[in-house]
Amino acid sequence: MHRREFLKFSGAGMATTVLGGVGLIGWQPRAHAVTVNKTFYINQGVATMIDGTDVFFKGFSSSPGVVNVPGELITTDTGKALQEGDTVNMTIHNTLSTTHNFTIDGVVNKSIPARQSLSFSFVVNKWGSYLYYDSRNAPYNRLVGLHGGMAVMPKGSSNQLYPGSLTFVQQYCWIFSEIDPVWHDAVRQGRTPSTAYVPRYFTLNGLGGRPPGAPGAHDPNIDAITDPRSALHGHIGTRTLVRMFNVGMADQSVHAHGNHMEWLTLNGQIRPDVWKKDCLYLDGKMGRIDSIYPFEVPPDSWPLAKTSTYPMHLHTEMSQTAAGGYYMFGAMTDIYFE
Ligand SMILES: [Cu+2]
Repeated sequence: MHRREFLKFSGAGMATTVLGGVGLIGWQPRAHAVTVNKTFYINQGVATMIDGTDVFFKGFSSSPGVVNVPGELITTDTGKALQEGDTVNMTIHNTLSTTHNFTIDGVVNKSIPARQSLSFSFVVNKWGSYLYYDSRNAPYNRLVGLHGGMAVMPKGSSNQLYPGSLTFVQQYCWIFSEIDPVWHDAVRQGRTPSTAYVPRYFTLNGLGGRPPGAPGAHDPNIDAITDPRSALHGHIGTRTLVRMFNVGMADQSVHAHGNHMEWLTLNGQIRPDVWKKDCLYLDGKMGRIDSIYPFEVPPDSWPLAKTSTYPMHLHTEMSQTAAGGYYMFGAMTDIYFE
């Protein structure tokens, strides 16, 4: 997965903020476990938002010279999803003057002191969709960008999320987040935010949308609607698993148009029934959902539509804006029936 440029920042001595690789996930069922090597740099930088506001971020980044928000998906060395039993050898270089940690709930929690490096290993024992994040100074370190995703397939599975699940043929990762620039600035100054939470930007895999005609519209490097890591592409029958995460504070309702989604899991637990739903309720504060977008012929279309484009958006109105007024610059993407 190539890293994509987010929003260039200018500011002496700080790194450029870029997107980490998340999105369409490849995988290859294996009879054996593998060991994966991953290196992150905890960096910080400033990105310029659509309205010209400079916002401070920290990120688990893939090289010293960039800030990745979100961090790259943790994958095998060939970029594939992990499988149960795999071992991750992690090295983290904390370039900052503050202590941070690397946490995957139920899997690993390691503290990396200021300006130090730490190597450690962990085993992924159970299929699922995981967030890695910095749980220190909660929720602020997570909110300012120290988060990313990890996909774990069950052992030997070619098409199921867990033994017996409905099947799929491709998978994506959607990480939703929110940005309150005042809170980010407090973290930059080493203070605990003391103001009410007022998110001003809403992102999917680090990007907001750009409506047709707006600067940057259709540019996959800056437009969440066309970013190939986020936009779903398929033909009729390309059943697509979407692993959704909500790093932000607000509960969200994820609405995909065209098809209902098959709702498999909520917050890491298999749901007792698979509901086919237009809107999925994604809890704030690290809510997780796995669901399948089936790429069926939309049942209400006439004539029956086999090729078309439909939106996916969140149902809180503010989440569809940026900077309190730019409509359609928020957390959304498109679904392409090709
Ligand atoms: Cu809707």
